[in-house]
Amino acid sequence: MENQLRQIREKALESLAAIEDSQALEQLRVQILGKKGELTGILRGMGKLSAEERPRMGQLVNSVRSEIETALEEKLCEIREIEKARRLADEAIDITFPVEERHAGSLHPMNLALDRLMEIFVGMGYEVVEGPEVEYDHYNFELLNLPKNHPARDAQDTFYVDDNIVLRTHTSPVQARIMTTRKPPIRIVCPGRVYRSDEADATHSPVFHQMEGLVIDEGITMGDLKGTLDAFARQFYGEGVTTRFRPSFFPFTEPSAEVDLTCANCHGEGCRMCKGTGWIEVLGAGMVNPKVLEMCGIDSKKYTGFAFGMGLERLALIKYNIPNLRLLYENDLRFLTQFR
Ligand code: 2NL
Repeated sequence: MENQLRQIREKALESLAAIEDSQALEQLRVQILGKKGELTGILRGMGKLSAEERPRMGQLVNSVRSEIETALEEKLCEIREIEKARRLADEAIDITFPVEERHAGSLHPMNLALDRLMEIFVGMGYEVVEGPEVEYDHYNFELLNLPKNHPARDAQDTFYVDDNIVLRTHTSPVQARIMTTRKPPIRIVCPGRVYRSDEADATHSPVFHQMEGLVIDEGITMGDLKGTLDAFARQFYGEGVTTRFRPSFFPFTEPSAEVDLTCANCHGEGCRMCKGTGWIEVLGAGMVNPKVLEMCGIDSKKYTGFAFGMGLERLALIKYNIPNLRLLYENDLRFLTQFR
């Protein structure tokens, strides 16, 4: 019996050393100390021993039992530590691992250009003003010296809502409204959507965007206009870009000019973009026609003013080197995500 006990002890400690997980440990515990376990079997067999042998064997079995129990306990602690370390290693997250970048949205190139334009003119002391897109004939045409039967009012270009109401063909009516309601000095820019019943192609759309500017005060001259547009050109397209005025005609300005900017692409050298001229036409401008001032209730003997208008699409195409107007309207993400 003593021999058997020694064998059980040795085998137990030996198997214990090889165990690496808590399941196997529990199996071993049941195998030795469980109801049908090896040590329990020995205890049962003690009934057959003589009264002299019984206490000594009892002591021996108990000491082996507590030795094995302690060893099991220690092993359990050891295994718990190992299993915890293994779990931590398995669940570890590398917070430095690079993730796929998500496109969180970006501004449309038209908005980028518009934001920059407003920034430049606000920086020169202008106020940004908006107005209705569905407009009275009176503000869109009449006050701008475009009387009935003027060719620019032709139904070919204008979307009529009814006899007196149109989709505005330029943002000038916003300025006309300001002139009829405020006293000079006036210094405003008016950006917005405008409408012309053009056939859509690579350079035309029935809906497009304009920004016009208007300055009215005592003693405003063509020199102020030239200096303002030069400053705008340098800030918008970069140092070295300047303006060239060519005589022109608009019913609402006198004198009038078409304004070219140094080609921002070739800096005046001549390239495909400026058709070899070194200049690109982007603006119309002039001194506000005294007739327009008077119709809007401003004393043309006391006040003079200048005005200018520009197409935002064209400005954006040039600034960002975009080859086709359609790219601005199609909202193709492959195009839009390039502007960030
Ligand atoms: C162009 C030409 C221009 C104006 C717009 C204007 C407005 C008022 C009075 C006088 Cl209220 N003029 N606007 C003046 C000259 C030219 O635009 O080519 N735009 C794209």
